[in-house]
Amino acid sequence: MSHLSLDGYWQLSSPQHAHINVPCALPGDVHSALIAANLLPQPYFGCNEQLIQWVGESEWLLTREFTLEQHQLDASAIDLCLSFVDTMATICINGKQVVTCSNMFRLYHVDILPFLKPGINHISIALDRNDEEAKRRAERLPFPVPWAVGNNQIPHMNTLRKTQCHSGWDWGICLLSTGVYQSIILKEVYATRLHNLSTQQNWLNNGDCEVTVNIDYETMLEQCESTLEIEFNQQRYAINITPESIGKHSVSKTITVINPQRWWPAGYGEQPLYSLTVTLNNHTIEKRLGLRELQLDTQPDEIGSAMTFVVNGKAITAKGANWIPLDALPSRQTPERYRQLLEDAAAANMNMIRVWGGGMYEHDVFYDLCDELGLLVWQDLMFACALYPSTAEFLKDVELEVRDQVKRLADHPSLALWCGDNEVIGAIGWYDESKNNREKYVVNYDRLNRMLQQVVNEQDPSRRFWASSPCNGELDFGDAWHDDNRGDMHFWDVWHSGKSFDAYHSVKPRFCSEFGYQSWPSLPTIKTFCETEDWNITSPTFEQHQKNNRGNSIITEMFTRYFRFPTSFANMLYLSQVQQALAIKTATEYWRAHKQHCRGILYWQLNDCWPVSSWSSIEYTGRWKQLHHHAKRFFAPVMATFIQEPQQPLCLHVVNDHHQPMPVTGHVIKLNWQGKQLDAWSIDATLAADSSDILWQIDQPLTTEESQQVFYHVHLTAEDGSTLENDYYPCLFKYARLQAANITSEIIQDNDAIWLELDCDYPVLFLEPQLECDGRFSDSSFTLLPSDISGRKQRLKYIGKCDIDTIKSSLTLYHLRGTY
Ligand code: BMA
Repeated sequence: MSHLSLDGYWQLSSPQHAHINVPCALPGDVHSALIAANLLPQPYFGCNEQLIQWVGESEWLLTREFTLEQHQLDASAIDLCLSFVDTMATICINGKQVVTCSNMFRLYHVDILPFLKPGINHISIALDRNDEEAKRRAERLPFPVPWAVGNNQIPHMNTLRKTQCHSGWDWGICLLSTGVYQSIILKEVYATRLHNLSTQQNWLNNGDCEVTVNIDYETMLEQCESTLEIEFNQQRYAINITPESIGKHSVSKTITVINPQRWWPAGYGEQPLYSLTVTLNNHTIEKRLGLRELQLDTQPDEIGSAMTFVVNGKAITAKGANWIPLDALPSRQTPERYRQLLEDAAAANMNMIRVWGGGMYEHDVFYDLCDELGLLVWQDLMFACALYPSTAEFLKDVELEVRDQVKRLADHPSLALWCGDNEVIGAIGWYDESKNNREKYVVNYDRLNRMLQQVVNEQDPSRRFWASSPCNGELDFGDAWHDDNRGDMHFWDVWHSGKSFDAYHSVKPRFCSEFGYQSWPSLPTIKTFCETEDWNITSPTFEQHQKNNRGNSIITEMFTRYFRFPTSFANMLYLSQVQQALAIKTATEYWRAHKQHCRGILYWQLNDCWPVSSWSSIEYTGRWKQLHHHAKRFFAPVMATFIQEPQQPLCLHVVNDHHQPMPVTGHVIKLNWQGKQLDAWSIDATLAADSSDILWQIDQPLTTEESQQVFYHVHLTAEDGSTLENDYYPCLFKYARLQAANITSEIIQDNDAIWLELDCDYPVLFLEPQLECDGRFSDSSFTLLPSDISGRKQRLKYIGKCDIDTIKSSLTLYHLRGTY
């Protein structure tokens, strides 16, 4: 053995709860162990959140035994390696304290050899109360530092280096989880220790790439001779090391890759990964490298300044969403679920994910998957929506954390940017203390932020440090919620400030890293946490599962602006998802059409960490909301959208993100709600590389009466094999004279696939084939035209594992005219 894993069952007890003595699976969390032992109700069900707060208000003790042979104790050291320890923890071996942890984001390595004995050894992890520690720390601060009031339910989380949304967020349950969420490993160390492996890429003019491999190691014995083995790009290299002295050393090796295959973000090319293995005696580190150049262009331009990621010399449009922790119960953060969610992101034509600063530096599997799928990562450092201390003690702790995390993550090709925090510059303007003494809190902010910048620059000179999201630029403390000329923007005027969707047309962000609109979960997801008697948007359960105070009112009020009021609970749920999709579609299509301004669109938010009403496009159960289907269309590399600016003709903008020209053919038709085609125009054009063009326009003011009777539809086929369809509705949906269509639907098995075949007599809007069972159809929330207009019946493929009978019995068709 050179590694001993302490994964598996530990024993869990609590000084405050003498009757509890149950197994706890590590890596994992205390709540999950109590649930498994039937000592805690399911936290996500009903209003159970209120019943389980005692878990976070208790101390916990985890213990187990492990056995060592005498010969193992002949090692030079035995390192205990810990990470994702949440948060205040004291670790003892055979009753002696070996390390205390106080930062969930640190990686701890401690030599515990002096405490070990042959035979049975005893290890314990005492988890302290994080809420009390946060309070004690706040009391010690030289001046008050406002915490995320309104999001956090437990005060002063900003003093603790712990996932900030663990104490609740405006989409998050408050569990104050605790535990250890990564494998606990004992590593035998003999003559040497392999500390770290990092790489740098240097691109030569001829297109070759020099990869420098830097290895930090330590020798434990005098005059110890060893061989470092490097395996890279199917070549082996051996480096003999004979350091004179005991201690830490470094060695580098530069390897030239001739004619390398470049790594590209999804949609722009492939994601080849080169494996790199470094071995020193009994220690090995393995990485997968992607060879690519990446810069963030922020040069001043005629608008303000750019905010464009340039990969391999080509400007790209970043398209994607914000990521929050996968599950509020860390035991449920499984590799399979990471894969599913990230594959779903890539399936919706995303190429960038922002790891939001109120969550955590993600598990390795997250970044491995992003490398594989071509999802660039905008990585916030873990600070969000609160102010933070700048005491020497706090800065030191954070410095170590950032060094650990940058070292861990910097070799991932997907990692595009280090960003200092989420909305902390902005938060200086939110709290009375800082509003009344702005200079003091700006200086306080800058002390921490500057340190973050210095540490990131030292540790990873290959990447840009961006102070905050949103931020107008270097040392620019302006209003990045409203300045669309420079930097990244969080545009919340629609959801939080109550403007209508056309407000999305009032800005052209250079890079919109947050904008969002909530919806309710679908009925199948609601059934997992809500008794039938609470199927009502003002019921206790429903309100417990809405963490944004005005959320349900905002959704309902917005219905009245655009739609006829829906008739049932199920229709309300469905319509809320139509509404959300429309909001994000309106913004995204407009900003993509203005690609000379806008080079990044990341909506808020991809996922949910428990079943809740939120801004997500994928529900906690993994179901795609309508928004996610729309995202697949509005993020497609080639995309067509109608835009009507006041006093302007109606224009069809067609966007091509490919770096090659793209021929498109098809037509625009005008039709009425009876499905009669009134006019048609054919389109045949070649889109320039990386362009946005107007391919069709019409100056045809409609009378009020006519605007309620007609709509425009575009259908194009592009040479990349994609089909693009979109619509323009001249009046508000509530005024449109939609006809109640007869829809025919048939589920058919064709070879290995199951299909849903659809037809209708009148146009059907936002058709959602909803399944109670697992899986989904290849499309949803689209316009279904009668086959005599479209020339074909619509066929949707079933994606999932259920059989045809299950699918038949669990299908419900929702559509807009069906809601009233
Ligand atoms: C953003 C995020 C989160 C929040 C979301 C919705 O600004 O940074 O803090 O959940 O708004 O309010």
